[in-house]
This record gives sequence, C-alpha cells and structure tokens, in this order.
Amino acid sequence: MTAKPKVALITGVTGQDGSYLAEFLLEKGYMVHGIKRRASQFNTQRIDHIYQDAHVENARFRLHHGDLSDTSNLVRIIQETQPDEIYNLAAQSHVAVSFESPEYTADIDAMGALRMLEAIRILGLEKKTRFYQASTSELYGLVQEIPQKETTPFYPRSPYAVAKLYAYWITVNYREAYGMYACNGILFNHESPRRGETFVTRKITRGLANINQGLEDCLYMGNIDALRDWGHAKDYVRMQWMMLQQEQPEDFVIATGKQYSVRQFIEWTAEELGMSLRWEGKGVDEVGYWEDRPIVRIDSRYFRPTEVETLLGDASKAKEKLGWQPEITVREMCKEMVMHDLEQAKQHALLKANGYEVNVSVE
Ligand code: NDP
Ligand code: GDR
Repeated sequence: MTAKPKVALITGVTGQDGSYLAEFLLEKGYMVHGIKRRASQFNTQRIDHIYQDAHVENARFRLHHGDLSDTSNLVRIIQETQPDEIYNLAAQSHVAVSFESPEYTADIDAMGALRMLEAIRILGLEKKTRFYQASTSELYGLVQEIPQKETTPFYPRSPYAVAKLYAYWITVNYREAYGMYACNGILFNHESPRRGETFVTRKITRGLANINQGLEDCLYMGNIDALRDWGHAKDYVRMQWMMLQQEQPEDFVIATGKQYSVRQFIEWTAEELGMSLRWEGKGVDEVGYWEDRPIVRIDSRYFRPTEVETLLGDASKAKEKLGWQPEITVREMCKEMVMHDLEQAKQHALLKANGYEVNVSVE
C-alpha cells in the first residue's frame, strides 16, 4: 500500500514563484491544487507544461478558479481540498502599480492573507493546515539597518509594502492567538526567465535582447542606482517548502547576502549579449550607448513617489537552522534570463521579417 500523498494548495500558482513551487512539490510527490483567476485569455503559460488533464485518473495537479477577494470561494476551495500546506503567494505584486491601485493592493495583499487565515479557522483546520505567507524585503523600505535580518525594524515605503506589513503581522497573530503553524518568508528579490516582464531584471533582459535583434531602439529606465539583493526563484521556492517542514513555525529572511545596482544588471545583460555599453551624462540625462547608438535612457515616469534605495539581506538564520543556501549566482541567473529572452527575440525577429505583427513592447 502506498502512503497518501501530502496535499498542498498554492494561491498565485500562475505566477513566477507559484509555477516553480508547483513543479517542486509535484517532484516531491505532493497532490498540488492551485488557485487561478478567471481571465479573458489563458493565463497559465507558466504552468502549462505541468498541467494534467483532470480526466486523467490520479492526476496530481488540479486548478481551481478563485480570487483572494472572494471569501466564500476560498472557504469552499479549502474545504474541498483539505490541504496539509497552504502557500499564499497570490498578490498584486508590483510596487509601482501599488501607487496607482493602492486600495486594490490592500484588498488582495493584506485582506487576502486574512481571508485565507480565517478560512482555515472557520473550517477548523488550525491544527492540520500549515500556512506560508509570502512576505517581502519591501517591509524594510527606508533603511534602518544593513544588512537586514529578521529583527530589523520595518519601514514600508509603498502601498504594496504597507499591505504586506498587515499580512506579515496577521500571520504572526494567528500563530500566537490560535496556535496555527503559520509563518512568513521574508524574501528578497528573486528572478528567473519566468519573472513578470515589468519587473526590472526581466525588463532589462527582454529590452536589450529586443534591441540586439533590431526589434526596438531604446530601453527607458527609472532609478538605475537602486541596490537590490537578487536571487533565483528556484532557490527561493525550495526554502518556502523547508519553512513548513519544521517542528515549530518561525519567520525567515531569504537572501543571497550580495547586493548590486540596477545599472550593474544592465551592464551584465549587455555583456552577455556582446554589446559593449558606455555611459554619458548625469541624472535624468544619462544615456547608455552601444557603439554610437543611444540604447538606454532615463524616463522619470518610472521613478516611484517613495523609493526603496537599498536592500541587502542576511539569511544566517535560514542557513543555521535549515541549512539553506542559494545555489544559483546572480550572474548565472542573468545569463539564463538573457539566453531565454534572446531566443524569444530571435523568434519575433523572424516572424516580423516574414510580415507578422509581434508585440515586443517593454513597460
Ligand atoms: P507574480 O506577480 O509573478 O505572481 C502573482 C500571482 O498572484 C499570479 O499568479 C497572479 O495571477 C496572482 N494574483 C494576483 N491577484 C490575485 C487575486 N486577486 N486573486 C488570486 N490570485 C491573484 O509574483 P511572484 O511569483 O514574483 O511572487 C509571489 C509572491 O511573493 C507575491 O505575493 C509577491 O508579492 C511575493 N514576493 C515576491 C518577491 C519576488 O522577488 N518575486 C519577493 C518577495 C515577495 P495572474 O497570473 O492571473 O496575474
Ligand atoms: P521591487 O522590484 O520594486 O524591488 O519589487 P522591481 O524589479 O520592480 O524594481 C527593483 C528596483 O529597480 C528600480 N527600477 C525599475 N523598476 C522597474 N520595475 N522598472 C523600471 O524601469 C525601473 N528602473 C529602475 C525600481 O525603482 C526598484 O528600486 C519586487 C517585487 O517582486 C515585489 O513583489 C517583491 O516584494 C520585492 O521585489 C522584494
């Protein structure tokens, strides 16, 4: 007789982390349920390769329509799936967008976490279901201490970060108030070829690959002096799972402990593409040249009303208590992203050369 597989429920399964986590858990033998939003077009590109037809017997990957704004829907899905582990990854996750849609961001990122925790409680699953909350280094915001660790005070700098601050504390509160196994992963930026196209690393690798293939002329950037601690999403989802396998629930910082500027990431990307980049000018007038062509310019539209200038994480606790360490370096990750986006740009260039319309826009 084979043991019953563990059951996981992932919100945000169609996103970058959700897709890697689903792959990871399926490899571990889990039954994986994911919540996807209804959209007017297919939004499952990142998980299509692991999709299993629901008609197939013993399919171990199932999708459910749902939304973090809809309590009754969440209660029903949790009731039906009876998960051992819930990974709450769903969010309006773009910091700049949160300034434009602060109320929506609060509803999904803050209240959404509360709705998930309450659903567990309403269903009497407090002792069965373990809960992971996708917390963020954005909580640190305005620098209070460098590097940032679990004990560093928070100072959120965007509607996104403020919403995530609520989610962080409500997770701690439900752990303390109801004895739930609930914990926060305070994750620093993590990227991959599956990163959303409007986050800075992907915008750069995609934008410069398009320029390299003659699909675009120039990449417009915001604050390129911002400093980030970038890791690879694959390394970080492993840690999300590890956090739910401990005897006691605790919160952990996940980071590489290395920090680089956005400017540096642009230079690495250009290097991978064999495009030597030369900077001229200062501030908003700074321009990056490839030979005599201006290919990177600053557009103040991409500046944020309040910026997080510097993030650098100290993941010693994760290393000591869980033995976690990142395996993929930022340069390896940059190369992987560039190769992926170059391949895509080449395909688009071919389509274009044959008279097809292609959408290569970079936001
Ligand atoms: P993505 O933006 O790639 O994915 C977000 C996911 O949430 C998508 O599946 C999206 O669905 C879903 N979603 C958005 N709104 C709703 C909603 N109202 N109801 C249900 N689902 C919704 O994010 P990442 O994978 O990069 O990040 C995962 C989580 O980790 C997020 O909570 C993010 O805030 C947090 N985080 C991310 C970090 C990073 O560097 N990547 C660092 C620290 C924290 P759809 O595909 O339909 O848009
Ligand atoms: P961040 O990621 O805000 O850190 O949030 P993002 O990649 O959007 O920005 C990183 C830094 O780059 C600067 N920047 C630009 N950013 C974007 N998107 N576009 C630009 O053109 C641009 N130019 C400069 C930004 O100002 C910023 O300083 C991500 C998200 O995944 C969150 O969900 C997560 O919580 C945090 O990482 C940790």
